[in-house]
Amino acid sequence: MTIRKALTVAGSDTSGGAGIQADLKTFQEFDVYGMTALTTIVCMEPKTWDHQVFPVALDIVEAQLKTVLEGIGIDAMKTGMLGSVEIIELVSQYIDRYDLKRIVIDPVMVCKGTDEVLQPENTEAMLEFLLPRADLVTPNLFEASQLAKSGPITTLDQMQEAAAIIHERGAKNVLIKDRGKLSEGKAMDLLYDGNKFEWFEADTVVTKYTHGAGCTSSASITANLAKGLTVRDSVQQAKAFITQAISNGFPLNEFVGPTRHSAHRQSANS
Ligand code: PXL
Repeated sequence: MTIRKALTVAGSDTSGGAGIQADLKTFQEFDVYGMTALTTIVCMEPKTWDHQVFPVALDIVEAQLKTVLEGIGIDAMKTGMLGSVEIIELVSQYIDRYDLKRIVIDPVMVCKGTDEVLQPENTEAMLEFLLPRADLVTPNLFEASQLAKSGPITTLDQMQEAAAIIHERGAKNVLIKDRGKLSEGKAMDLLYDGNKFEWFEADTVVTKYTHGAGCTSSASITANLAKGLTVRDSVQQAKAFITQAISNGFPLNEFVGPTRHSAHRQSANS
């Protein structure tokens, strides 16, 4: 069978656990061929792990999009850290120009160790340019509150309200992840397709080593979409994948520990 292809338009996490590195490792685990359009490069101060974000020039982002979309073609695409309003607009133009399908928008707004990576104007640009083109948008609680322009989300009911508002902004499907914050002992994900709310839950894993979990989760959904699964089935499979990856997270140094993208192989082999 021909191998399916996916593109990630995202930042580079030099430490390897998040960003395009997480996306490519995840695509590989699903036997999906991964390609990249790099938008930013994130580096860390070794003694403090403060993050520094170096933007990639717009014409270089465009050259990468052209390479992949005109020169090769894709089955699915995800976005991660986009870095600027100009990049967000550019991505939306390329989605239209190449009539791209199976688009996952991971609305990355902050990463640990940085102040707000995504400025308010970038949130506005995501609402205007990306949500209407998204088959799925995958915010955590903070990102969902920003996209819905609500206050902090502190209950499961408020998750549903936010999902409905974000759906109205044009995303065909909305997946909000509470990352274990709202229900004792459970990591609750809510999927809303405009008709029905569906909850996916897993036991919370007590660990510090969750760096890159959001990227890994949205990348696994993208890989499943590239392989032809429905959004709902992609989300369900991705939940099992990310839960295993988090359960097997590990430290890189005193500051950071990523999820383990290959963890699902152990259970496959045992
Ligand atoms: O986890 C959010 C994230 C996304 N993308 C890049 C990052 C981070 C956090 O460090 O570096 C490139």
